[in-house]
Amino acid sequence: MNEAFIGLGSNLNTPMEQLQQAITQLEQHAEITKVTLSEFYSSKPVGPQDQPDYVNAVAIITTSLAPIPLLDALQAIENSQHRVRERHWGPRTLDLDLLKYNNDKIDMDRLTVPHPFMLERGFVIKPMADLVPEMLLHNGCTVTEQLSSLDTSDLISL
Ligand code: ROI
Repeated sequence: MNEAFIGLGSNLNTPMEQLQQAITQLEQHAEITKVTLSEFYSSKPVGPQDQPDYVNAVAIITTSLAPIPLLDALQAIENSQHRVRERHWGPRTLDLDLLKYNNDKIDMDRLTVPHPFMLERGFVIKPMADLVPEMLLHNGCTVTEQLSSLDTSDLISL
């Protein structure tokens, strides 16, 4: 069995419902046996500011899926919820990012793991700190240490 971290984000079409629905789909997936959820947070957009605030969360899943089949499963969930992404770094209905897969390093066209931007994003590190504060990240810091280096003043626990 494998342990993967999934970042969830939405800022269109009732974001809370998008996340809830995505979590239900993860829980119902035949090859995902356990889903553990962080708190939900409202966050200011990273990137263009002329878009709604996001709702973000992180899930730890236990899965028999290898990384690429897991990525396919996440993209199938995004598509089933009619993912729209209007522009690069613009608003989206649902984002499911594969942040971490065991301690694997993956560098493929479709998939880079650990996620290249996760360390600098409060909307990822703060929910991770709810779940595994002592876990070591790929830069050698614990999640709590990483969190203390970030400005998370925009994050509101929902
Ligand atoms: N900003 C926030 N706050 N939350 C996200 O999930 C998010 N996702 C993105 C970009 C556009 C980078 N900004 C974000 O993809």
